[in-house]
Amino acid sequence: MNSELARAFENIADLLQITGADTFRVNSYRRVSRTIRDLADDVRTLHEAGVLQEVKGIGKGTAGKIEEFLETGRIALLDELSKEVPAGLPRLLEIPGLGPKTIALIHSALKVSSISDLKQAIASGSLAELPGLGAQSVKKIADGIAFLEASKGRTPRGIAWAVAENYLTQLRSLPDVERVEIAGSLRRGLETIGDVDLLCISDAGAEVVRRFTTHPGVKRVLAAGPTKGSIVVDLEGGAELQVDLRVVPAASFGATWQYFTGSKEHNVRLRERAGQRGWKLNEWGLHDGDEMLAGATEEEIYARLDLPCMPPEVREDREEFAAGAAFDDLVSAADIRGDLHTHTTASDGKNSIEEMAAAARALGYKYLAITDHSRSSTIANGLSLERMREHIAAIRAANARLKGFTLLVGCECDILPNGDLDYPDELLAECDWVVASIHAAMGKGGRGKLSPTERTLKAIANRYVCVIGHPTGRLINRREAMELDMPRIVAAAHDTGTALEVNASWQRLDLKDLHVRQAIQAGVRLCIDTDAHRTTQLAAITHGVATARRGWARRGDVLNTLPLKDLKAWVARKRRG
Ligand code: DGT
Ligand code: CA
Ligand code: CA
Ligand code: ZN
Repeated sequence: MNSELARAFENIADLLQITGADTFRVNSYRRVSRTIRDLADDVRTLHEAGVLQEVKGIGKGTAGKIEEFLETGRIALLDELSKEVPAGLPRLLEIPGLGPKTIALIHSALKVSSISDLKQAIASGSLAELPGLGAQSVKKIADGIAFLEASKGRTPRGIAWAVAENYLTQLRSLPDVERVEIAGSLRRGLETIGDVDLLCISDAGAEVVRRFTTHPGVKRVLAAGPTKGSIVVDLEGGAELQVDLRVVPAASFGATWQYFTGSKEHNVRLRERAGQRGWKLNEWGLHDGDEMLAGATEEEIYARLDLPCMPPEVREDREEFAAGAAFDDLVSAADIRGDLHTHTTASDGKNSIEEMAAAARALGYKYLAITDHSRSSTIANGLSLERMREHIAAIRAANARLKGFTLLVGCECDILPNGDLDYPDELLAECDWVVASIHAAMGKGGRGKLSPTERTLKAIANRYVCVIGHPTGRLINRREAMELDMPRIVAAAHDTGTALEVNASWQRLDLKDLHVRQAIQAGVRLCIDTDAHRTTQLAAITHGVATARRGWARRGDVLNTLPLKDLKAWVARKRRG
């Protein structure tokens, strides 16, 4: 019920936006949508208990609409708006770089009401003739459409991971199943996933596949045989995801796992290498004629081919076959000693300082930086100077109550459109740790505005800024990265001793793998952080670690693998200049 209702409020916000309602009203509906989606309890339960209006962010008007929805299954305002706005228009909002005002304009002037209409208007040149549009904005819209179409069909890693875990749990609970593992792009740590590949060892293939394909979550069965099953599951928002399962005997498990982990390009190179020795490598093993040389484990296959055992994340045929490539000290989740970008209820998080600290401890961490939003992030309930001062005191007090664990006072300070930081230096100086991020005005700049590159460089130059948060601002499948001059940013980060973040949230994974590589090759330090807004999100550090490993980041490249005193020394060095 909550997610359905949250979507209804999101739709209201979209439609209002297209009809030109003021931003304040639109944002208030978006906020309500987020509040409802994040509720721990079902709205119906809250309504029946008569406590709906006690929820922070739900006022009288909203409560009325929720009740209307619970009773009738509809919201009159949404129905009215839907009549007013043609059906295809809200979809156009998904195009990165195309705002509601422009959508309203092109609809009224050109009768455009779908993506295909819009493509025609671009092709015919009529879009470029509209007042205020011009060649540059038309190109941006065309790029946005291309981006949207390219991301279609690939599932963000975090969503695919949750589906995979669900089936792993099921399979591991079956009798006669000896081992179950993830393969494919999910295992390689990719940011988006075509389909999920699972592998298991069992002598009872047909029965295992039968149980797999009759799991309650299955929407369609594509294949069900003695060694292979393939299913489709529903995802939120109407999307689907395929899950493949293969059942193999123990003797060839390593070879099959290696084969189905890919990448295809990596495997081609590996097979060539076997071929050069007169051997044959396939999903059943490494063979010299009839003799099996290796197959039970991946390690023995790589070893027989005189290669280091390659972590799945590097198997992309980039440079992993180069002589001397070594992977022993790639960063791993076990190396992480603390999370340096987290939020609490002080801004837009869902848990208290104490709850976040306890959850971080439970992960085995030694420290945690609390980095709530700064004052300009009004939609994220950013902290005014006064509230920030109180928050600092609260974090210090909570820290004083903890033994063997340290809470760092931090903030996620907005980098403003003019490149200034959202808090004065005096306040930043009171923090142990400062993340600086761009959250608004992510466009190109120009006409007196600074570009995102210039803004980032200005933040890097500030002695109190420890790390740039989610440096490119992309949202996977939803928003393109800002146009950044990455070489300049990397060079400046290196010169000033400023770290760049690998934001582990699966919606972001920012920096991405190739930028990670670029950064560490220039000697820049990374922080792998979750940006957790609730305790359960702290564990998602693994997605950030996978991304960093795809960029070949070693333990020594990552600041939050350091013991606290070394981390503090790093901050002190930057502050001294
Ligand atoms: P995806 O699903 O698009 O995110 O990417 P993958 O890498 O998971 O690709 P998928 O599911 O088609 O296949 C899983 C792995 O199986 C792939 O990484 C390598 C291996 N594989 C599949 N088809 C072929 C093939 O035709 N040749 C070779 N060499 N390997 C293949
Ligand atoms: Ca796959
Ligand atoms: Ca597959
Ligand atoms: Zn942020």
